[in-house]
Amino acid sequence: MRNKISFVAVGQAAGNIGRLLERKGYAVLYVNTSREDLDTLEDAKFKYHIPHGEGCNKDRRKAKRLVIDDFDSIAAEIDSKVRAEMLFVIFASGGGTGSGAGPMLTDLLVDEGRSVGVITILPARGESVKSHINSYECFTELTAIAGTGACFVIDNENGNKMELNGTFVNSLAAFLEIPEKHKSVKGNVDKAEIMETLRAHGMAVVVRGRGKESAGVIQAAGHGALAAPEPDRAVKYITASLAGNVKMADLEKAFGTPIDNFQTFNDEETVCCVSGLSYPQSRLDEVYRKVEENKELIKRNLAATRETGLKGGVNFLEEMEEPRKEKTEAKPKSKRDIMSKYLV
Ligand SMILES: Nc1nc2c(ncn2[C@@H]2O[C@H](COP(=O)(O)OP(=O)(O)OP(=O)(O)O)[C@@H](O)[C@H]2O)c(=O)[nH]1
Ligand SMILES: [Mg+2]
Repeated sequence: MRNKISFVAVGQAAGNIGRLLERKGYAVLYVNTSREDLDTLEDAKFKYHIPHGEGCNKDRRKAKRLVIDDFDSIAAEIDSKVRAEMLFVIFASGGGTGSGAGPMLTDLLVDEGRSVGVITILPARGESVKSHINSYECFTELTAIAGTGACFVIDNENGNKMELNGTFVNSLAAFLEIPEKHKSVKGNVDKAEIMETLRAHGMAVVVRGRGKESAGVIQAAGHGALAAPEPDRAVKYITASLAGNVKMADLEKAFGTPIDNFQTFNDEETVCCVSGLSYPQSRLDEVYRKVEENKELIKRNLAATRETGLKGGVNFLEEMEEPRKEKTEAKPKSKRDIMSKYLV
């Protein structure tokens, strides 16, 4: 699959994940507004610094402006360095550069007729209010893009960041290796089926389970790096290499009945990708609540400082206005329209 899928990693967290994918043999283009962040990526083959960028210090808008001014060069860089049948754009939702640039870049690439998936990251519950605001805004934009393929959502609440990166990349790589490694007289999963699974719009999860029984694999799905699927069980594909006594029927019972399933078998471990899931609404509601709760607290703090004669900045509140805006945009007609949509 290494000639079919490549990655564009935007921002620091994405860079860390990109490094692991590059070590697995995938082509990765690292994009950042910060030269210092790019410098930390030793041995990375393709790095691209967005001109005039000096980091975005969690300012999503700054990142958007820089990408708007430079989109043609970024697209050219993608074509010359990491052109593939399907691109995955990687970005953390809680920072500035990746969070601001990621959804817009994804939208622009989809608009060019490319097949684009997403790998993104939710902040842990204990992270700052600013991270939560950015994350909510980022997901509001991301989930409004109609033409995207699989969206993998790493949830930092699930553990240590670096370990989560490793767990996710190992699972994804194991899934992508199924056509090469797992061949069975009882049935095969070919590259076209892997691609079909990954092209499905909506959230996706990849799970690996060494257990011999289905229950173990299903349990592993709740303890991995990724946000847990919503209980509504909307699902398009379940594609798996099954080991031990693990049965597709049990996976369907747990994850929902898909439109189609693809399966093969192996002797080592079960690797399974479920795609076309709904976005992690409950988790996003939590992110929203943290923003709302703190809005009140900050309003109170501002009132208190006013009483003592101190002035508090109100930018913070302005930025939080109606983060849950309705998705009413009509289909934009040109690149300019798409770009301006992200600056409202
Ligand atoms: N899973 C994971 N999360 C990370 C990692 N590094 C940072 N994060 C999370 O990503 C968010 C911050 O995003 P970054 O990628 O550091 O920010 P950036 O895109 O470089 O943006 P700015 O530096 O603000 O311009 C926070 O929620 C962090 O917890 C990582 O290696 N893995
Ligand atoms: Mg950064």
